[in-house]
Amino acid sequence: MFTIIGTWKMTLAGLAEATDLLAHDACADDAVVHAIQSVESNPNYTSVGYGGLPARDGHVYLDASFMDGQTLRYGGLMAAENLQSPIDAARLLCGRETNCLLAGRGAEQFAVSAGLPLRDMRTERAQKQWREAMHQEKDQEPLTAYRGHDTVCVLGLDRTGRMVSGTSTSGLFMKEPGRVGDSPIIGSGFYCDARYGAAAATGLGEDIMRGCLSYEIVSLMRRGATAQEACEEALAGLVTRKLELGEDEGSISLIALAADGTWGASTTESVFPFVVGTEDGPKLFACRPMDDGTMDIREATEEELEKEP
Ligand code: SD4
Repeated sequence: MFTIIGTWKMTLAGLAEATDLLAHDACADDAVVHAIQSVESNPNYTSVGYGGLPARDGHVYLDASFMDGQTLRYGGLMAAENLQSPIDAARLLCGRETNCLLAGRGAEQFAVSAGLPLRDMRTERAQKQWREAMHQEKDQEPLTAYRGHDTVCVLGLDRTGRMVSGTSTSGLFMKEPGRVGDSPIIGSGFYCDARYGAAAATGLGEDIMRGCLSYEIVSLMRRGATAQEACEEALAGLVTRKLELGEDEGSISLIALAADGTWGASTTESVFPFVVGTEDGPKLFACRPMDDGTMDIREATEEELEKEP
């Protein structure tokens, strides 16, 4: 038995390949990294890796993480430039006793010393969008999650029971240089403890970090919640507090994978697509919030999701 779960429709192709790898007894590490790299290297996805949309200064700053659920060790990088595959660097950093989370120039220097390839991650298309936004945005608007600007998060459990998590993102379009989101922050953007399960988050990092949502989900699973119950309860906890504070519910989507291979998801979006790969192959799902705070989760087609607002 194995399970792999990834955020957003953009993980579909990579996750299908990762599912095949797991079906041929690959380890969870290789499958998760493979699925994420397929998104990182695709210039059509403007929220992750190559082709990611720039910060206000026109540079593409990358955040990524990798966590090993057996050892609780993790690796991450934040506000890093020019890494062809941020998840590759995060995976290499995972396992170090110290210096496992590197920022900016240090992350780039690590990649060079480790022999990882560098690449200018700016594409023509991303630079054009940045120039247009600079032109339009005379008054600085408050930071909001740019619609469609999504983090790739993948959680994997292989047939040996090994469980890992990975995240990779270029953060928010037009973020301030140096801004770091939840994706490389342990307990917020990701958490993985093979005894209980793993979780990861996508959406506005500033909000996700307020609730340490990934740790909260794994902690709920440790206390007996299913992956689905934990996703719903963790989200409801933060959303309730935000509403009490007079804020809106925000833009947050969560995935979880339990140690027994069952999974869950929750969202504040009208629809949150995600992909799950098991012995039955890869399947695309759509998660929609219901009025009572539970989630309506059903299999979806790519065509059907295209039509969503
Ligand atoms: C961040 N959580 O940097 C990321 C962005 C994201 O959907 O996931 N957007 O805050």
